[in-house]
Amino acid sequence: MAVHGNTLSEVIESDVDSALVEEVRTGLVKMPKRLSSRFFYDAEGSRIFQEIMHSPDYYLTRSEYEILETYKSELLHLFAAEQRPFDLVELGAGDGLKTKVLLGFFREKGAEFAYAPVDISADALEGLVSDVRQQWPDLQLKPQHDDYFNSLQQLSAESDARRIVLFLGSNIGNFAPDEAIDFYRQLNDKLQPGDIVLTGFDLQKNPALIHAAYNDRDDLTKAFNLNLLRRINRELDADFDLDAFDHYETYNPETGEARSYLVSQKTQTVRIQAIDMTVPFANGEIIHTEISRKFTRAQIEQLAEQTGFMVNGWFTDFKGYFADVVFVK
Ligand code: AVI
Repeated sequence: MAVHGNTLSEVIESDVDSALVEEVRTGLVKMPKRLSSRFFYDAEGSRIFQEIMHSPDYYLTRSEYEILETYKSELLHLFAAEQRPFDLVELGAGDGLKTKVLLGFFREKGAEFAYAPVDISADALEGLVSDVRQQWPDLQLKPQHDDYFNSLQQLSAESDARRIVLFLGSNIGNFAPDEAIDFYRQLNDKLQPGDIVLTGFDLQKNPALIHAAYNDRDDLTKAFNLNLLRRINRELDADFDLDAFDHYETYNPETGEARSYLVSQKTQTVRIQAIDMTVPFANGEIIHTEISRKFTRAQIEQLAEQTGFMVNGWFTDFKGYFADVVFVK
């Protein structure tokens, strides 16, 4: 098949994200249609996510910031307990806003550590690295532009420092339950006894607060979702009409799942030229894009137990919205 004179494999090998091709090809023929939020984070998506984190409705970032600010000293005590240097590995680092609270404090206290941010967005990572370099020029940095699992593989080979893995922001909430178990098992596999994982979990709470966080007053979550269609238009030469799709959010307090959908506003057909695909939409048909799970304490403790970790610290914000939990291997 030819795309502007190129075969599909040439297109895939060039600047097209082959994982995105696979997602679009398989996700848009599912019933219901599906595109993973994993693909939200191109440069524009990362920028919109920064805005979401400052939104008055998106309490998650503020809650976690408060936790890290309040308990930075207790955390350092836990991380440095073995009297040896540690690698602070941050999975899905983004702009590192919250982590900088820890970096600054750890530096001030003379802790011996390196910072290893990992992100699938090159733009986000570049921004973070130059920012951190400017603020702390002699902090040892080991940035990795990769997905979580590959980066873990790398890590285990690299140094014998104690590994402190940060997985903040309730990124874990974007995994399905079996994926989360699988993820912590793989993580456990790559770590040594005594290594730590600090995870940010968004806790179950008044459903109205959770729903508002994903249905914000400024329509940032809507823009975040629609940007995925813009990305497909640009990268796969598609013709999604962004005005013909809306965003719809649900939160089910029984399952603890917030779910995001894009909704076709009319009967329409979308052409995705680069993969020679034509996708029909009925009026009102959905594309499911994201799950953001909210947890109970019992679920978190069970997750640790199922994946070979011990819960060794539990820190929440004043309102009890969010928890940063220390798992030790
Ligand atoms: C990155 N992740 C934890 C965010 C969340 O809350 O699920 C992504 C997000 N989606 C909509 N708003 C923010």
